[in-house]
Amino acid sequence: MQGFIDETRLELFSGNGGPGCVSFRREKYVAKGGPDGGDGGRGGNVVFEVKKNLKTFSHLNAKHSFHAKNGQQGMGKKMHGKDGEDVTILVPPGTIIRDFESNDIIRDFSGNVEGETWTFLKGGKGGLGNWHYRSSKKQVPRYAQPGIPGQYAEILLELNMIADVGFVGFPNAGKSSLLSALTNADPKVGAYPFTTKIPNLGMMRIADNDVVLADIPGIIEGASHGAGLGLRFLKHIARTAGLAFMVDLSDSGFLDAFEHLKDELEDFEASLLKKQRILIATKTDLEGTEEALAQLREKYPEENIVAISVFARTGLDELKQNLLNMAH
Ligand SMILES: Nc1nc2c(ncn2[C@@H]2O[C@H](COP(=O)(O)OP(=O)(O)OP(=O)(O)O)[C@@H](O)[C@H]2O)c(=O)[nH]1
Ligand SMILES: [Mg+2]
Repeated sequence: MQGFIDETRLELFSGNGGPGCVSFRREKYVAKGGPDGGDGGRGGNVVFEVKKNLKTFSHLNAKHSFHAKNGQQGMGKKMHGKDGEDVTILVPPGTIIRDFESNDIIRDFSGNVEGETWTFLKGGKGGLGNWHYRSSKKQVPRYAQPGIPGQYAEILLELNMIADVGFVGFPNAGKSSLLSALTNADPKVGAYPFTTKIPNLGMMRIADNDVVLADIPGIIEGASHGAGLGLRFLKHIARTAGLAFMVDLSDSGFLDAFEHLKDELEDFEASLLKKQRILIATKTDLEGTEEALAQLREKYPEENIVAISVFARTGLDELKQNLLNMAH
């Protein structure tokens, strides 16, 4: 399927430990105070956190390097330097982290792991202050430890995307037009059947969520017996959370389309009809579609029907919300 794998290369740096401090007590009436230099702060960690509302790496905005903050230097009076802040990288479930050089898998976030966090690169430890180096032999230690440097890694984030919602409809129903209206995808659109020959994926962004939509080739009556392009593309939508059945209101067969589509799907895999679904009535900008829509609603009072026109750009916001609800 086109655009099925999302991947991005990242350079990661955990923070350096802050250096320990060389300092001596200064007190009134005490000529030579003892050492009191505090320890440096720990460097920040590089942490991954899994977020279910993400479906891609698009939220990383093509940013390729992430730095956790360095720990701060220790201070007098045995005061610790501040620890460096962690940097947290949010990733969708199913993300695989690979070493960029060797391609070895470092971590696999498969499955349902909302909120799981994992520290990948630890920040360097802070250096000890000179306070630690006092001894009977050495009363004036002018030495403190430097901080331990942070770590560096170059990795590849990889994701096998599964569409959230698949479009199902007769050829020409307007599936590819809708995909290009709602997502970054740019599928071929044509005023003839079977314009789409291979499935296309697109990412719809709504609020802070990614919803992955799959546009598959048109299905016709008899597809389960091989008519048209057949049904083999349905396997691409077998694991989606929901299905969007598209009915072209300007087509003479609009009132039977949903029934035919359901029959074909059932022949292929009956469980497809148990998925959440929505009916999208398309091309409402064309004449006569208002009446057609009323008939469709009357025939299927139980179905969630959303009417749209990609040309007039109507109904799209309501549709987006419905698609999001199915996906999450
Ligand atoms: N009037 C009108 N025409 C539309 C609308 N949306 C799509 N079309 C037209 O309908 C025709 C088919 O559109 P596609 O998006 O290619 O349809 P499809 O369902 O992907 O078709 P296949 O890939 O062949 O299965 C094209 O000529 C589109 O321009 C709409 O909202 N209004
Ligand atoms: Mg198409």
